[in-house]
Order: sequence, then C-alpha cells, then structure tokens
Amino acid sequence: MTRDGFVADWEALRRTDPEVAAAIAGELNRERTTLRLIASENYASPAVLAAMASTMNNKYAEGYPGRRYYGGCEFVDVSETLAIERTKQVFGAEHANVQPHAGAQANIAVFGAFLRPLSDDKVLALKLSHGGHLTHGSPVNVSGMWFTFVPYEVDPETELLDLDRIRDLALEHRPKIILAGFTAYPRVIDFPGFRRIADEVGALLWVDASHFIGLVAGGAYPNPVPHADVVTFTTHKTLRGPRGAIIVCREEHAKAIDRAVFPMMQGGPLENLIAAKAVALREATTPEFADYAARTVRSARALAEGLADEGIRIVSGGTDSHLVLADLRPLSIGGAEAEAACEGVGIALNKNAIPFDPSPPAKPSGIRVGTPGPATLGMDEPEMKEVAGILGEVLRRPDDERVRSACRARVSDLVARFPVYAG
Ligand code: DSN
Repeated sequence: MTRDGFVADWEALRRTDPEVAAAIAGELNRERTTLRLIASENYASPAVLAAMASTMNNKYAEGYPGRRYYGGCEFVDVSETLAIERTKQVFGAEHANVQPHAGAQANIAVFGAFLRPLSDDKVLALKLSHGGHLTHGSPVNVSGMWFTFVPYEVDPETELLDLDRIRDLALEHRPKIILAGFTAYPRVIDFPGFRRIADEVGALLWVDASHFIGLVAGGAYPNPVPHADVVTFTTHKTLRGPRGAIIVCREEHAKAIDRAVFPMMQGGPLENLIAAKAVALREATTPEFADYAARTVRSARALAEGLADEGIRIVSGGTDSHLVLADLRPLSIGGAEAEAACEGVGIALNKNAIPFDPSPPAKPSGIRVGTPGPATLGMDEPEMKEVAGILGEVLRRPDDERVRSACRARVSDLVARFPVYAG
C-alpha cells in the first residue's frame, strides 16, 4: 500500500499467481536484453504504468464526464477531463474522446459515426500492401467487410504518395471519407494537400495518426489536426502512453463521434487507462519529450543511411519519421528469414511488405524498423549506425554461427549501456 494511492503490488502477484508473475518477469527480462526496433512499440514511463495499475480499474463509468450512468464517478471524471483537456491543448483540437480501448475501436467508431454499413458510401484509403492498416479496408476486418474502400497506391518510381493520382481517384469515385495516415509509410504526409482534395469532392478528411502522433506532440512531424475533420491515434506507440486510443475532431462532429464510441461501439470506459493517457499527455509537454521526438527522427535517418551503406535498399530513399521500410532483395534474404535471424541475435523487428512487393504477404521482401524505443532509452545517431552495422552483418550471413554470436555480443553490449526500467 502506498501512502496516497494503491497501485501495483508485485509481491501480492508473486504470492497469488507465481505462473503469471513468472511470465511478467520473463517479459521484463526480454525487454532488458532485446533491442526494440519494432516501430509501433515503446516503453511507457513508470508513472504511466502506475496509473494503469491503479484502483481506477474497478470503476464503471459508462457515459462521459458529468453525465454518467453510474454514481461515484467524481474522481474518474477528474482524470478523464484532464485527459480530454490535455489532448485538446497538445494538438490544438476542438473536441477529444479519450475512451477508445484501442486503435481498431477508434477507427471502427469513425465508420460508425459517418458511414452506413453495406451501403455505397466509399472510403479512399492507401492500399494495405503499400502501408495501409488492417482497419483501413482489409477484407478480413470489419472495415473491409462492411464498408466500400477505393484503394490508392504510392508512386511506383518514387514510392511516395502521389496527390495528383489520389485527386483523380477522388474525383472519379466521390468518396465520403478520404483517409490518410498509415502503418508503414516513412515520409511526411501533405495534410493541406489532402484537405484540398477532400474539399474539392465534398469528402471528410480522416487522418489515422497512430504511428507518428508522439512526433507531432514533440514538434518533430506536421500536425494533421488543423487540417482534418477527424484524427484517430493510439496512445502507446510514439506517444509512449498506455495501450489505447483517442479520437479528436472538429466540434461539428463531436456528438457523432461520442455516440459512435459509446454506446454504439463500446461499453464501460477503461478509466485506469484513461488516467494513464492523461499522464502520458502531461509528459508529452515536457522538454524531455521534445528532445525524444527529435532524436527519434534523426536516429531513424541515421539508421536508414546506415542500412543503405550495408547495401540494403531503403523504400522511398529515406525517412522523415520514426520508421524505415527496407527492401532486403539486394541481400537475397526475405523479410520473414530476416525477422527470425534478428530475433536470434536479440533484435526485435518485423517483416513487412514493400510497395509492389513481388512476394506474398506471409513472405514479404522487406522489414520495418523504428527508433521510438531506442530513443526513449537515450540512444541517438551513433547507436543507430552501430545497429545498422549489426543488421548488415547478420542479414548478409544469417546462417553463420560465428557472425551470429559476434552480433549477439554487440547487441548485449549496446542494450547494457541503455538499461530498461533501471531505477
Ligand atoms: N500493429 C500496429 C503496427 O505495428 O503498426 C498497427 O496496429
């Protein structure tokens, strides 16, 4: 028991459930001994983790601050209001809904707010294999099952978004929503350009900012909020908060979004996670966070340059964000083999399709790497050059045990210099 609030009690967990405790200890040890290059992962601060592990977990609070369906909401109203107001302040938003349990739920709420299922309403969105997300129209996701998507692609030469082509598609198909913001697109997105197209065809502009929203908060990437009707984002990627999501929108859409989140898509909000979102948003206003955001982007650029020096082709020729998409064909290794080889030396990353990938999705030609995790730990350009060198070694000779063992030692040395949850 702490003096003012009851948060996680590790000894109680160990006594009550040694098996789960062992799994959690194993995960912490994995985090401490592995280099985290998965672009969508990060390390939430001890303060964020404490808010998640608080007794706010116990409270039902269906509804919104000041208008709940349960009594006893005075304190969760305080933290949920803080999360809302901080979101509005950090991103200059008119309205914020901080209740979505995850990015997928936030995105489905946008469909619920603006589209009729199984109708002719169309959404113009980036093709999945070019960097779009599962919830942006995949046929195995409710988005693709219930709504009509018109996919756009990146340019085959530059691998950049081609706004002229997107405009042509918008004029041809007259979508109700144009969706920008992706899961594997490394460059800056021209939000004013998307706004102009949306205005020309009378569409809503929706930005899924999940990947880069922390960079926006830290001033290292353009802010989509002034340009979009609605912006969804997860809180646990570059924003470094708890798992979950937030929707911000223009005031005119506030009622539709709030109704779509609750009661259309969700029931009781996860108030402990909402409190943790408020903590993360407070952290996002600090100079330390701005430094982290800037370091994330310059580290990603250093990683891209280092990988290019190793003979790996960088999709679109570089990055303006936290992630790098790499085409491994010059090294004659597939993305899946690369993921496994890297895991073997203590580097976590993910296989990824590249635009116009000649290989099937299960065996794509590329990998996606990101720097939010390393930047949170304090790593910078020199460390990313070192990482690029290790990746080059192991990906050129994944079956050579001497190479693997040397790379494993170099990774161990690197992660030991930047400890995880050390204090
Ligand atoms: N799984 C996330 C990612 O890795 O990009 C998106 O949901």
